[in-house]
Amino acid sequence: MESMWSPRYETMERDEMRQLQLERLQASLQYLFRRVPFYKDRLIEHNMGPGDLNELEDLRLFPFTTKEMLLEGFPYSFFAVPMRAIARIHTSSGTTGKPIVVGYTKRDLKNWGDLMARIMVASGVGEQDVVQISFNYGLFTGGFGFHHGAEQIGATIIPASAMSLTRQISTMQNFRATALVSLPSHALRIAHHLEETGTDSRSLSLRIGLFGAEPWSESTRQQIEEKLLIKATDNYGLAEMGGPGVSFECHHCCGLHINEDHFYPEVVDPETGEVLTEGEEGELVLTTLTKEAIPLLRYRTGDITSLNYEPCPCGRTLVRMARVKGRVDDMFILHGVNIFPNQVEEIVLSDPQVGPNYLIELYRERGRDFCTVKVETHLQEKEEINRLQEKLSHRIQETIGVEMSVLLVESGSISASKGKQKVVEDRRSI
Ligand code: DLL
Repeated sequence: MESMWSPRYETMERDEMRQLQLERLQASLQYLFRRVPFYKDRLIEHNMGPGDLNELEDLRLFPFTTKEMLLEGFPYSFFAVPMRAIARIHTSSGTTGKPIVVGYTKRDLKNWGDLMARIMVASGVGEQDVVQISFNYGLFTGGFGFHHGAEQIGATIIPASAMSLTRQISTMQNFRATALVSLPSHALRIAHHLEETGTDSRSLSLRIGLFGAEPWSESTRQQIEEKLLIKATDNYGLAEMGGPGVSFECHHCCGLHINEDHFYPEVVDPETGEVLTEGEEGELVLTTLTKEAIPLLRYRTGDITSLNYEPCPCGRTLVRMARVKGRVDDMFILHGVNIFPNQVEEIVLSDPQVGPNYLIELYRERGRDFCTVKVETHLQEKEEINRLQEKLSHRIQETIGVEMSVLLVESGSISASKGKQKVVEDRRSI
């Protein structure tokens, strides 16, 4: 069995986990009904009370909470404790308008640290590791979240936060970082920068990478692993649930284990809200089971995934969610086909000659929709470029079933954003 931070919870028998979830859910419903006027009103509106949950399946009768509702309550309406009990504030990383504001009590912070320690241990980080955290430290949850986890397990932390690629690399080299924590797009950029500057990856001491906070593909994982000579894991979370710490990959990388003793997952049909069965793909809905500052009931994450209750070869029994395919609102429709950006990424970045940045551009001419996928490359030879462009667009046609033209552009010509990368530009409605 792999080493685990909380084996008691990570390997709990299904019956015992269900009992724990039921008890925590019942307590959580009482708590939010008493403490958050929004929930009291909403349950009464639905003719329901906190006592209406007798078994886990009853949860589907309760109303959802949406991002819009949280935004309407900006900043503090969803807080269940007085401000003096709030130890920390973070926000979601939304770039437009108001962000979602989340608070933590001291106990929430302690739980968060424990969950992050689980994640880090599952990725293979131990107290002997030197962990470079290249997520932004600030209102974004990424930097501090992983920091708490690394601290709990006693690793050495380099709080690199946001700095230029050159400085990230020299810091890794100078301090002999063994684990890198960042956005996957950032890691890919580091890998390409090493190549461009002729720096041997063996000049780094990295062996593990923990990535997350944005959708990415298996092809990207492969490129990162090969170019940086590391094992890369996917980690998922959202500010509304406290940040990273919701789910994580173990060494088998076959789905992300959900910390379901703290978050109760459901997958629903994004259109109808109906709960789907195991294996069916839909929108992830999460209910917090232990939160004090912001308990949330059936929160619509907007993220597309499916659940798998089979125990994992690593020994964990925690349910696994499939790698997030994208957000309900990231999906675009081209010639009637629903497409998520990472399906395109999977194909175009499967070639080691291209990357790290790409951009899917959609436009309309004389009533017809077109799509161009721009991808960076170091290739210079016109013929090589043409051949590769054709090969990639042919593969898109074969795999996704729609026509997209692939345009290889000079390395560095697609602007890389500081935070999460924007990969779709839909100009069809303009
Ligand atoms: O991104 C929390 C986080 C930080 C997770 C560091 C992992 C690592 P937000 O800024 O609130 O929180 O953004 C949450 O990002 O609803 C997903 O759409 C997306 N997302 C997060 N992790 C993944 C992932 C943080 N591993 C939103 N794969 C979520 C795909 C992800 N999408």
